[in-house]
Amino acid sequence: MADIKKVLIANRGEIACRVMKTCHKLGIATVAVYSDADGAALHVEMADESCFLGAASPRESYLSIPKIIFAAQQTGAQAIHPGYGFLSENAEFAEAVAKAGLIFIGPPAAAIRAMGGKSESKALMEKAKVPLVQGYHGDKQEEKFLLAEAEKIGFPVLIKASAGGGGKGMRVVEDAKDFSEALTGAQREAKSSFNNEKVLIEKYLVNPRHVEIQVFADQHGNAVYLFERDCSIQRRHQKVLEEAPAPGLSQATREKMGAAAVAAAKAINYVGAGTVEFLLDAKENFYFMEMNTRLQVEHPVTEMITGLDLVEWQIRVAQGERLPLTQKDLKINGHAFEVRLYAEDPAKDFLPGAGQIQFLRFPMESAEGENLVRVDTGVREAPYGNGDVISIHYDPMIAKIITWGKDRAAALQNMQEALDETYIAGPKSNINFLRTLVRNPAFKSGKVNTHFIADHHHALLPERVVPAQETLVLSVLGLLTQRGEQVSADPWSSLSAWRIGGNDTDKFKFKDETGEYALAVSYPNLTITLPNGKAVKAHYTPSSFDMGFEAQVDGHKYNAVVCQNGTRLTVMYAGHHEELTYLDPLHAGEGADEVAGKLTAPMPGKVVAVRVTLGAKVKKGQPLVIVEAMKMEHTITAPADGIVEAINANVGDQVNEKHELIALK
Ligand code: MV4
Repeated sequence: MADIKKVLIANRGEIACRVMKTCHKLGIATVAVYSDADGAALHVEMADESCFLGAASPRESYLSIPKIIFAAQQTGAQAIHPGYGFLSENAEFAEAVAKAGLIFIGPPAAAIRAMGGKSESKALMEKAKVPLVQGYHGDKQEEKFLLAEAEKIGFPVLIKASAGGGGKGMRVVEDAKDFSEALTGAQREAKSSFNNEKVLIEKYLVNPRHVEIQVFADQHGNAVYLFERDCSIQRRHQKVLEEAPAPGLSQATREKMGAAAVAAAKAINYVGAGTVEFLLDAKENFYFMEMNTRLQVEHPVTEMITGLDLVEWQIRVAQGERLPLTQKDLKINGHAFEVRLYAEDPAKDFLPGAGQIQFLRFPMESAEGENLVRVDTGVREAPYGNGDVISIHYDPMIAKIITWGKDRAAALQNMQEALDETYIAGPKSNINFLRTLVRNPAFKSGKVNTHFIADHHHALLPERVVPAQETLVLSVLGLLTQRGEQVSADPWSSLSAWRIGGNDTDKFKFKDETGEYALAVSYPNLTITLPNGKAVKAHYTPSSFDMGFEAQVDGHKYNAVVCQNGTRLTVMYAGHHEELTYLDPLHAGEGADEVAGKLTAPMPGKVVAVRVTLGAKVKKGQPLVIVEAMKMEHTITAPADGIVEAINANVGDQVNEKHELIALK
């Protein structure tokens, strides 16, 4: 078969960038595709060529089969790599690609279809002697029959939607009397989510681990396994941390699981990269769950412990080559972790977030050949805070941070350090959650299972505590740095002896969920008085780390970054990442994002308070109206003393950007 010379990557973000890296290494030209939201995205910049698909909505762009095939034909690409998500497990897409005379870098459509339904794939696996959880996965769906099956299995049982995924249409049933209601609920959810009511019944395993086997097969009937990944650390049925190998797994079980996974792949004439998911119980019994017929998000941990490039293998297999190695050539070397940095709010049940990236720094990646730290991302912070955006249209993952070590403890130590060198401001992120997770004693001891996050909720998501004294001092210094930079022509000059507005002292006030904190600063020797009355001497210099500064507080050294977005401060230093509200004395708002001097809505939003009445005399800085937008409050304050001439806002009104809320005379 002919060599692939140009590949179109039918995806975006980190996986598109990841695939391109290997293509460029192999001397293969790349074609990116992009939507309205991604014109300036990293994956477009990295590609040799790019094609516009359509609107930001995936249906109009990354999910449009005809547009993607047209783009490949227009650019002369011979192959299409689907990445993960989007069209990666769409059998019709695989067929359409082949029909257009192009190579699909993935499995044959028939293999995708074989693993498409839970019930159907289980029937195939049963035949191939792959271990299954005791259960019923046939076509009969009458309640009486399913209840009888549940009783045969013994409670607790799990009802799962056959077409399901992501925990949708899933119900644990502890007792026969609850069966009917649970079944109805599961069927209703299955119908609305997948337009398919079919369910299966399984013995419910208590606290299983999610252990999956990476498999690879070529077009000549060869198949190998590339060992396992433990992906038990999940929330809302989505993985947040993966590792390879699985902690504590015996070599005997590893070999049995590997053999079962290869049998699964062979049973469906699999080709390319695939993953066979198993649940593993405390006695190392393992049970087939499903097979993912794509390259997975967490493939880097397998690359770290095998030293292989799985995308390179995918391309070699797709152009008809034999697998580069046989099973006996494959060895595990050390241990690897991956964490997924997400734009989400762990305190709000991991609610996904979005927004512009204000500040983003990753740990330094290792040089070739010394793979201790790797960062896979599709976004970057453009200069001047005008960075990439985590869009509501796509997955909120910002980056994957991957570390290696000679054993689990060393790899975990490297992850702890890598996360301490990660800085993110803009959208809310799970950075603190990840830092806490990799230091959790139960996690460190390798006692993981699929309920780990729920079981350790309290330790992993601690209540907000009073900000550390250095957080408050560094916040003050951060604000001083920003003021200094506005005036100082020489950003390298020390600003410690600076006088602001000729005052001898200044006051700074911050707020968070735990209370308000006032600090006083006296010049010129920069003494900062903390809320508890203690005074510390500080000194700071803007650092080469732009937007950051080096500080000495009470004899301790810090490298810190303080990002300001309205009144929201993100304070970052040595493994700390805290958010504070800056109560700016120049504006009178209470913990809101003030938009001084403007009487118009700063962005589309909802009026949540009107603080003045018609004809009222107002003073400069007095709050007039509060508008909520993007989950933040924005206070519109009086730009000068005056009289309220007109009020064009009622509580509850939806207002557009630039809508004039108040007229002052
Ligand atoms: C299970 C299970 C226990 N027993 N199957 C399947 C889809 C995946 N996202 C979760 N799945 C599970 N399947 C059997 N036979 C446990 C899980 C499971 C889970 C179940 C209920 C609530 C939360 C869960 C979290 C992880 C895994």
